[in-house]
Amino acid sequence: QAQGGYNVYRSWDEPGGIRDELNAIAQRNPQLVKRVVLGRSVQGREIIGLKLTQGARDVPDGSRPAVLYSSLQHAREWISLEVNRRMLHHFIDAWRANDKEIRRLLKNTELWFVIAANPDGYQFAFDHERLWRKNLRDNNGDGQITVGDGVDPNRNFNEHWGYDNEGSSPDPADETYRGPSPASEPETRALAGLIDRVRPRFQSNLHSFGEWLLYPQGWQVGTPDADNPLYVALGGTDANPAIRGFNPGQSADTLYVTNGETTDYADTNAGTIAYTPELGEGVPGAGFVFPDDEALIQAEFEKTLSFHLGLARSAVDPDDPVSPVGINA
Ligand code: 0X9
Ligand code: ZN
Repeated sequence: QAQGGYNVYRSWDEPGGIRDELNAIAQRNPQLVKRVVLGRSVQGREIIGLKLTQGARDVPDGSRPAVLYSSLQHAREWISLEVNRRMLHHFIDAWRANDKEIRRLLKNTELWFVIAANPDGYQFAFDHERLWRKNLRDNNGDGQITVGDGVDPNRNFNEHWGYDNEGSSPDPADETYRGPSPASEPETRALAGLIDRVRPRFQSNLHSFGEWLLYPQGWQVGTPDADNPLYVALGGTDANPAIRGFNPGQSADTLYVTNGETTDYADTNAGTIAYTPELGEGVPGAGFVFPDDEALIQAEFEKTLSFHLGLARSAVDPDDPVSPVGINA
């Protein structure tokens, strides 16, 4: 059992925790994995990006069509980290086992994993407050992190930031506080910097909960991006979704309006086909507290597998995407 008495979940800081694991993965797989420190959090933790591609350390970043798999912007959404961590292992294990299809994908694409986009908040959720959402910006500068501190990492991007004052909050105490200015937070700059640099063709920005498969734009209803046929080709429809039991849809229409949001940023500024899967609860009523249960966590991962593989397959030749649900683009 780990620190905090969890069976499956591991904090960032603990020995053998997520930070140690990511570092060990990079160290053990020099041919396949390159570790990049994308930035440092408010409290100085590394925002670690792992690039997976054949000859990772020899080929320049951004030289192959990229996919970005990101998770844990919101501190309490531990299932997002676990699902993404398992996706990372899936690629590495299959590559090491000489799986032909995975070898082909990893020769022709570069897959970026940002497993913990908000490591401070994640650690805080283990140590102090299981339901913490935001980063650890000390909004009132009193030297302590308490209710009312933090910036929402998914409202701080420089894309319609604060638009119309609806879909994010100017109030530091609010759970959707957008921060004092666009990209004011180092966690935002780490992710946005990577997006700017490698211009991912596809992104999965994992969150929880609700079993949605959301896509841009979030900042207003009925925007043209929703009509991009790729979003439906790869994400599917309510009747035939790319993740079993999930409902695909344009995020402002389907869920609620947001602004300064990550996938809006990637879509608009890098041309990324960028999804926000909102994972399930594991058991009804669990909400953000997905059970610490190996079988349930593994099942949630397996649900997402074909969708996530579909993004990598489509990146091999972005002009000829491969729909995991058989809908023509
Ligand atoms: O509000 C969010 O940031 C996401 N939901 S969560 O419960 N995980 O906090 C949803 C973001 C999806 N994007 C839009 N709705 N635009
Ligand atoms: Zn979230």
